[in-house]
Amino acid sequence: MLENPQRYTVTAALIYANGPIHIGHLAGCYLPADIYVRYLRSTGKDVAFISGTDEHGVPITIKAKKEGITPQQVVDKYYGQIKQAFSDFGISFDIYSRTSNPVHRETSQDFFTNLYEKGDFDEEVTEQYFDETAGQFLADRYIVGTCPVCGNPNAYGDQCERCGTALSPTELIDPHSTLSGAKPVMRSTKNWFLPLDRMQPKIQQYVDSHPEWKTNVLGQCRSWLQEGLKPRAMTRDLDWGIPVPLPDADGKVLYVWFDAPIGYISMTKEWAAEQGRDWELYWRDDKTKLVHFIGKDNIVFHCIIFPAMLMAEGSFITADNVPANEFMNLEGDKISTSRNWAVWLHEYLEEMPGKQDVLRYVLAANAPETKDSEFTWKDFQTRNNAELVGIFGNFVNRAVVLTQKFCDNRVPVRGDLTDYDRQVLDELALFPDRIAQSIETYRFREALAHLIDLARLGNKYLAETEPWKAVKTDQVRTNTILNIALQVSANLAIVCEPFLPFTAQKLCDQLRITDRLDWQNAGRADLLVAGHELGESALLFAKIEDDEINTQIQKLLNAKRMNELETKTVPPLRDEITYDDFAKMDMRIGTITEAERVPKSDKLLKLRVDDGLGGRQILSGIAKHFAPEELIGKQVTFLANLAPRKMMGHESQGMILMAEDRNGKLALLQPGDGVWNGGTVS
Ligand code: B3M
Ligand code: ZN
Repeated sequence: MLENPQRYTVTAALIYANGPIHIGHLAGCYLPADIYVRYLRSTGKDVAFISGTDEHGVPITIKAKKEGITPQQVVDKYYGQIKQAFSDFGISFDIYSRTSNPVHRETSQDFFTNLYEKGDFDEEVTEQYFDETAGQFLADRYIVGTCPVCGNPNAYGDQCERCGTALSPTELIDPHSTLSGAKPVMRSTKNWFLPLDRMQPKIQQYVDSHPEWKTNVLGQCRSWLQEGLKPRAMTRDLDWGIPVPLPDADGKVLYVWFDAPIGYISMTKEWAAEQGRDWELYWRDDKTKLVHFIGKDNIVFHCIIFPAMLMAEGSFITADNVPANEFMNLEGDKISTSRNWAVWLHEYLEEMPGKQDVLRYVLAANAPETKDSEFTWKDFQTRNNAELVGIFGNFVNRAVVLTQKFCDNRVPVRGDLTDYDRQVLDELALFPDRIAQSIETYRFREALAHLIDLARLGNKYLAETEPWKAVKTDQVRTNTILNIALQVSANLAIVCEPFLPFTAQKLCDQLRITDRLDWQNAGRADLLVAGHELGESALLFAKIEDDEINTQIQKLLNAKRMNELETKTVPPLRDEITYDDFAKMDMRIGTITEAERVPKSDKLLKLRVDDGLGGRQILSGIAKHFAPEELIGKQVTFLANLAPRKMMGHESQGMILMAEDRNGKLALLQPGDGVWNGGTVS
């Protein structure tokens, strides 16, 4: 672990540009990274906060196929959306770039060439799965099968997303192509492998030198190492990606997990060029601390494969820490893009405008730091109303409004201090270090709890000193109390900034703090000088009512319902019939004129149907789906030449046709307007 570094390179995972961003992404990776970086900047460190989109690999081409557009169109569409969502939520990247940029192509190709020329790759012809229908090799997500480790039937050719095991296609049980569904055949092809097996001792040493890494991260690394690393192909037979820079490599591209992490380097280059800085300081100076923020499904790539690449290359630093988070669930279920079981950032912003910090707060408070966690709208409401409104907002608002009322909106002079005043100021002084300590050890939930404790301290101070009472008899005492409350508020503005940047700005506006206050100033009791005039007061947070929450819950329930409908299996076709078979059926239109329950039957309704021929009686087993009265007057389709039969002692002269509706409820098959009773169906 690097002690007290002055320069940091902080990266956040390069998400595939194949869909919008949801709360799981924010909570798992980008929010903790942003909190960390904002804190570092506040302490005066030199930080490069690097991220962007991963625009290569099979996830992009699969999406393109699904949407009927080109891979380039996919990445162009989502890059902008993703970048916007992050910026809307205050994720303060120094650069948010893309792996389709020329500087990235060049950097990755140079990296590859460098390893190739040093003889670091094993060139091997191996048998790979090939889809004869699609005419293509099946790499990574083009092939699915059953995970040999956990039995997940939808494991990908490169990884099982359920248990996190990294796989190669040949390890899958019962593999099939996601392109055509076909069972693939074996075909030989040449690829370049990184001999992780031979590199194992170095990687082992690297992992062992970081006992301070999070247990979930070390756990995955150790289990990999224990199993023994295997050579891994760094190239693919695909037509989307960065071409392999070798003369005999037509139709081959770099493996996406080879080029993507190099993206951190190429994006740093881009940023440094824009800023007139030297990018090498951020990647080649061993006094620079490199930290990768990622989700747990990316651990092996950042803790083993990328470090192995960097070590092979030889001139780069490796990560000092990889504080990967687990996953965040939503209302009792895994977040899922395909099932639309998610809270999308762009939708949240439309529906809860201006509430970015509320989401940041709730996601950080529930961040899946050590195990999977859960987001629920109820908890969102409770945390907002009880903690942000009730404690933080309430305290600051009282301090500011009382100063307006009793002190002419200016910071009053502090008089003699009581023991309690001193105790509060002493406690105040301890908070910044306490919060910093938690942030530096990647315990953001804990850091946030300390932050709220500071607001709690202020709240309690006002509740116990009661300046609204003191003012009646003792202006000097009132001044002292409010001065202290305002100093606590100013401190909150500093230490809440990494977590709640929008709120910090609002708070600074209210306190009319115009100079940037750095972390070093936090803990002090003289941040606001006596006589300083405050700005206008405004509530920092608003209460969230039940109906807002219920709308969100309803939205999720709708998604669930739609999803269930889509996953309903369509029954296989029945045996073929001839036209003559069909023509035997006499289907007609009629109107239900009478409907009643059949006594002693919970299924049957007795209907009278106007068939244009004087009417007929039909019994129908739909009593569980319709109340008799709702059927009267409805036009329906019925089978008119079904032989009459008796049901529960009543004759039925035909059969009403039905279909299942979206909710599994029966629906009548009704003709459009203008069809008369007795009209035939053909
Ligand atoms: N694109 C996987 C993902 O989006 C991959 C991360 C790359 S980080 C260098 O989860
Ligand atoms: Zn598995």
